[in-house]
Amino acid sequence: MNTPDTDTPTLHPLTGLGWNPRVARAFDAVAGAGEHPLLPARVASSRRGGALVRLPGETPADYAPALTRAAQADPSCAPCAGDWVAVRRSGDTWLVEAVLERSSSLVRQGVAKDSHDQVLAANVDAVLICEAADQGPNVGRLERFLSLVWASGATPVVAVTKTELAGDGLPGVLELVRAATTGADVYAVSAHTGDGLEELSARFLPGSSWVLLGTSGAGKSSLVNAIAGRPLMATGEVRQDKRGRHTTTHRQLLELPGGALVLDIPGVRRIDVPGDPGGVDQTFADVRELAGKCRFRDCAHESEPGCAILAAVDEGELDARRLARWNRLRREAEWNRSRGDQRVRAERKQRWKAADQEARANAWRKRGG
Ligand SMILES: Nc1nc2c(ncn2[C@@H]2O[C@H](COP(=O)(O)OP(=O)(O)O)[C@@H](O)[C@H]2O)c(=O)[nH]1
Ligand SMILES: [Mg+2]
Ligand SMILES: [Zn+2]
Repeated sequence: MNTPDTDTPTLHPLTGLGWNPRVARAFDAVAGAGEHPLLPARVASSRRGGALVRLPGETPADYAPALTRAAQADPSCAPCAGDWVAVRRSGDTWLVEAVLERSSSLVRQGVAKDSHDQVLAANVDAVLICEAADQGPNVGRLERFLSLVWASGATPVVAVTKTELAGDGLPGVLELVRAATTGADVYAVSAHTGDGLEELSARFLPGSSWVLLGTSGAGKSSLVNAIAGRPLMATGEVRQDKRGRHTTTHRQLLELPGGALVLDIPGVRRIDVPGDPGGVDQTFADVRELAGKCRFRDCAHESEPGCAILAAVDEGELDARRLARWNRLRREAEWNRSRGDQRVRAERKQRWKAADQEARANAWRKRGG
């Protein structure tokens, strides 16, 4: 017999924003601890000191003092687009009390010497990397994006866009892209003709959160609009102010008609490889597999006898340029990690110094100085 009341559990009001059992557990972990009643919310966009959150209605929220302090010490603790947070009402405003544990985080490497990594988006299930079919493709850039995404915990998916512009060159473009995207699915699409859209759209499952990466003009916004079946994002020339920032105001947490979500984060211009070497390893899984067959465990793949990588290059199985890019990205990841370690050491020293001074001052006061 049908018992509709129990067969269809009531949906959480945040289900449309990607609420799921994992997030519910993460919320329970912080909600019980505090003295105030807390509500879960999802961050649409954030800036220093505050965020726009969805409850599910959109509202601005300030950061509670403890969160502000934590974010000052380590900016990766600050709420970012896609974060699930615990908020509470405080008079006329909302306060973000805590950032819930993330399932993934897309991290941009800090560029300046003392700069911290920046979390671009959190709790992202999949990242669609867009590369235009009529522009190259730039496989080095693809490998960088892939390294970033593999390191984040999200699944990379590649879209070769504007396929109708490539003409007879399309098979060659796809071959180049596939050779550089081990382990990631590649879709050939055109937002203008609709080619390949159905297959790609099927990947946008209800409740899944997506980010699109790719250079400006790659066709990201057009693709989202084509998948949504309506113009959710502005396309073409994006107006920018003097500092190069987008001045268009629009929603940053987009809900597609099929139930998937797109986080519209500011464009990533400079793509540094994260200090997490796992992302590079995963991007070059094919080369790593060869490395496992080298005669010597510490093979540098330069001139060693029995080097499986050099043999693959000789036999035309591995592109020498891909090998060169692997070496470069590995070195970069290593360098970024050591730089991150240096920064952590410097900060620790700074904190010790401050604590030491405070201890001395306390001792001085106790002595009645
Ligand atoms: N011919 C063609 N042009 C496209 C296609 N998709 C996007 N464009 C054009 O490429 C330009 C940049 O697209 P846009 O979606 O704004 O790129 P975004 O900067 O990556 O968001 C716009 O002029 C679009 O009309 C496509 O499938 N075919
Ligand atoms: Mg765009
Ligand atoms: Zn080797």
